[in-house]
Amino acid sequence: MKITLWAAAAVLFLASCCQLLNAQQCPRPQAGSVVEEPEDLRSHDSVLEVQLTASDAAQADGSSRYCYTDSAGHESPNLRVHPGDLVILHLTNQLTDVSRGNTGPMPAHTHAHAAGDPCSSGIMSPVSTNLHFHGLTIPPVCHQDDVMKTSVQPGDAPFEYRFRVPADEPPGLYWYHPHIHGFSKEQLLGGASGAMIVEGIERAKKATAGLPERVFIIRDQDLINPNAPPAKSEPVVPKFLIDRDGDAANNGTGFGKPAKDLSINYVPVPYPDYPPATIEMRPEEKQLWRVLNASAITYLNLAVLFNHSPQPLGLVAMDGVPMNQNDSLKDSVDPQTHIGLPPGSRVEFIVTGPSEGEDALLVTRTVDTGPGGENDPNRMLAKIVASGSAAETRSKLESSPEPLPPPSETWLGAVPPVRIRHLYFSEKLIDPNDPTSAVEFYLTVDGEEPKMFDMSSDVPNIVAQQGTVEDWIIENRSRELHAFHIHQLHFLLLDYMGRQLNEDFVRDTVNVPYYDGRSLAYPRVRLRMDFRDPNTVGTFVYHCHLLEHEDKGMMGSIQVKPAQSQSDHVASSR
Ligand SMILES: [Cu+2]
Repeated sequence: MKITLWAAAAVLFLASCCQLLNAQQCPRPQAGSVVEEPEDLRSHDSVLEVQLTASDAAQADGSSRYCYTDSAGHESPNLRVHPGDLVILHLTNQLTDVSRGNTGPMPAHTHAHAAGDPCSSGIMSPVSTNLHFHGLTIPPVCHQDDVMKTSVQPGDAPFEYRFRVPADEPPGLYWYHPHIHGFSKEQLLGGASGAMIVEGIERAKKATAGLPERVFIIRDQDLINPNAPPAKSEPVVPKFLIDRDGDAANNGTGFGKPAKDLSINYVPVPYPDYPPATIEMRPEEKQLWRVLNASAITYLNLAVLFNHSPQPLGLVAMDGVPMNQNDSLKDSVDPQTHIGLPPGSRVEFIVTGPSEGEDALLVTRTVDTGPGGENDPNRMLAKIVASGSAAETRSKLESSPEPLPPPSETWLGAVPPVRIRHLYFSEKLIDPNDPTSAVEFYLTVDGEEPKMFDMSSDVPNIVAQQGTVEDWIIENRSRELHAFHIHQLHFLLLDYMGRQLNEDFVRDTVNVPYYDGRSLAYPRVRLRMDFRDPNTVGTFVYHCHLLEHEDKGMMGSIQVKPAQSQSDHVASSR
C-alpha cells in the first residue's frame, strides 16, 4: 500500500513538473512585436544535418501550441539548402497533449502510445507526428517524404529523414509540416511548420540578385479573443453565423469576426483590433519577400499599402518555382497589387520599402470563400517602418550569380498528356435534413463512389506511370473554396474556370473556386500533371490543403508505377 502511495505521489510530482516545463515550450512573441526572421540553418559541404524536436504546450484556453526546436533552441528554423544537397534531419517526438485534435474519424488502428516501426505502423493519433517536405520532388518513401505510413510516436528514438534535394529542384520557398491524417489541422494551427529554402533564385531571376531577403510565415490559429465584438471602426456586419466547425462563417462583407486569427513569424495579429506586427526596413530599400501561407484553413490576399494606396509587388516565384521561365533575360518581374495565396502556397516578390515616416502596411484583403466557407475578412498584418537604423537582413542574395542552366526537360506545356482524368471536390451532410449535422468531405475520381479517404486502404485511387504527363480536370461541386495540392510534383495550371492561361511556371497548390448553386457547369481547373521525374515513383497523396477538409477525408492516393521498361524488368526478375 505504502509503495502504491509513493508511486502515486511520484506520478503526481512528475506530472506537475512536466506541465511546468510544458508551459515554457513554444514561446511566442507579443502582439505588435517586431517581426524576427526564423534562424537560418545552412548546409555545409553539401550536407544539412539538423536535429528537430516537435513539442507542444497546452494553453489555458484549451488550444495547444506546437513547435519545432533545433538543438540550439531556435523555433521552427529555416532549412537552407542548395540543389543536390543531402538533408539529414533527426526528428524527435515530444508531443504530450492527447486531449486535442481528433477532428476527423479516428482510424480503427489508432493508439496513443504503441510501439512499432515508424515506417509501417501507420498510427495516426493526436501525439503522432511526421514530416512532409511540401513542394520537393523527392521519393515518397519512408525516411524521405512518405506520409501514408510514416508516423513517429512520443518515446520513439529520433527518426531520421535522409534525402537528397534534386539537382534540378527549382530555387525558391518550400516548407515542412506534419501530415498525420486526422490531426494535421490541430498541429498546423498550433504552429507546427517551417520554411525550407532552395537557394539560388537569383540564378533564375536576375532582378533579385544582390537583394536582401526576408522569410515571412503566415500561420492561422484559434481566435485569441473569440467573444469580443468587432472593432468600432468596422462597418456593422448584418449577421454573424457560425459554421459547422464552430468558426465564423463567410458573411460576404469583408468584415466581421474571422474564422481564425493570423500571425506573422509567430507574432499574433488578433481580432478584433488586429494590432499590426512591425516590419523594419531601410527607407526605400528593395527586398525579396518570401511569403508562405502555412495556415490550416485561411486564404490570404496580400497587399502592401502606402498611405492606403496599393503598391506594385514584383512577383518572381510561386510555390517555389521562378516565374517567366521563358524570359531569356531572366530579368522580368510580374507587377501585381494583390496576391491570392491558398493555404499551403508560397509567393516570392520584390518590395520597395516606404520612405521614412510614410504610412505603410502589409495587409490581407478579404477572400470570398463561398457560402459554405469561413470568414477571411480584411485585416492588417504588419506596419512597415522605414528607418536608417533598421538592422540589415540576415540573408542577402548573391550579387553576381552564375545563371542556372536551361532546364533539361521539355517544357511541360509542350508535352502531350497520355490521358485526361476528371476529379471533383464535394461535401455531404450526414443528415440531409439537418444543416447542422456533420459533413463528410470527398475528393473523388469521377465515376467512382464518393468516399472519405481511407488511410488503411492499400488500393490507390489512381494509378499513373512514371515518364508520362496527364491532364487532370478538377471540379468543385461544393459551396466553398478548396485548394488542390499533390505531393512529390508540380503541375501546370492550363485552364482556370474555362479561361485558358498561358502560365510559364508550375505550381503545387491551386485554388478551385466554389459552386454558386446556379450555373450549369461546376467551376473547374485543368492541370497538367508531371510524372516524368523518376522520384515520383511510389504511392503518395493529393488532397485539399484546407486541413480541416483533408483531415475529414478530402484526399486520395496515387500510385506512380515505374516507366514501362523498368516495370517489365522488375516483373521478369521476380
Ligand atoms: Cu477544402
